[in-house]
Amino acid sequence: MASQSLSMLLTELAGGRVRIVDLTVPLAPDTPIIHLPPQFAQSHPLTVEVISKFDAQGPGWYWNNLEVGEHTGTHFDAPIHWATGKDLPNNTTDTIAPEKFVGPACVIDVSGEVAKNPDFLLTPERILAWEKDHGKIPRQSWVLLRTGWSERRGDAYLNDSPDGPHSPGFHKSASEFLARDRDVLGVGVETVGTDAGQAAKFDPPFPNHSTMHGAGKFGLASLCNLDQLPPIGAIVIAAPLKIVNGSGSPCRALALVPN
Ligand code: 23J
Ligand code: MN
Repeated sequence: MASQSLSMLLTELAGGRVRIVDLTVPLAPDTPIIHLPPQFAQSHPLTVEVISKFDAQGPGWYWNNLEVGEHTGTHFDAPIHWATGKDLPNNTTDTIAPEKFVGPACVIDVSGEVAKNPDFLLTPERILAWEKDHGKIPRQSWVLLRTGWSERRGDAYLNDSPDGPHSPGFHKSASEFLARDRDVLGVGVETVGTDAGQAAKFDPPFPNHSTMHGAGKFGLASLCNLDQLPPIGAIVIAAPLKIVNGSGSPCRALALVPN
């Protein structure tokens, strides 16, 4: 039996009335990775080792071996990533219900605030102001923080400084509001991680990770093209690799957007 809505989706895609927006940054050896304070172990960037490329190692085929930190480039954070979420059910990349990989997007545009203050933090008040214009954030939706950060290139992206990185994020109270009062799927950001650059010094450290993952919620980091999404009405498709016991993985994040 065919589903009318699925055949209609194909028609809308073919007719250009629904567009696919790629929210994913290129994954390469120079893709920026987070720098944690120096007392902590660090994630590895992508390395690519050619197995064969139409040569003596494999005359008819090309393929590579990869080494990559789970949290590299555009990636998905699973609840087991954080101590607060380590004992929750279905908290790993291989056990999260696949229904969670498709959901509506609410896009909060704070790029004006971030242009003035790279340490900008989203507050519950700012979320409520957004809801006045666009309606209540639906349960099980992605909240995507549009900051314009993905347009930064080179050192300006991590924006490291002697006192740690400076990049935007969430007040703990905003993460609590979204997780508890709105029951979102999680939050997605344009920055290298879902916490602000200065968040190692917050109480608790990395409060967005702590709150979201403690509530069984997810994260999406290093997104781009959020400026091509409407505040409401887009659908996000983002799924991590099915790594057994994985804490996250690079992913291809896509949005279905009405034209
Ligand atoms: C480990 C510790 C702190 C942070 C992160 C990872 C991430 O941002 C991440 O990619 O999950 S803030
Ligand atoms: Mn991560």
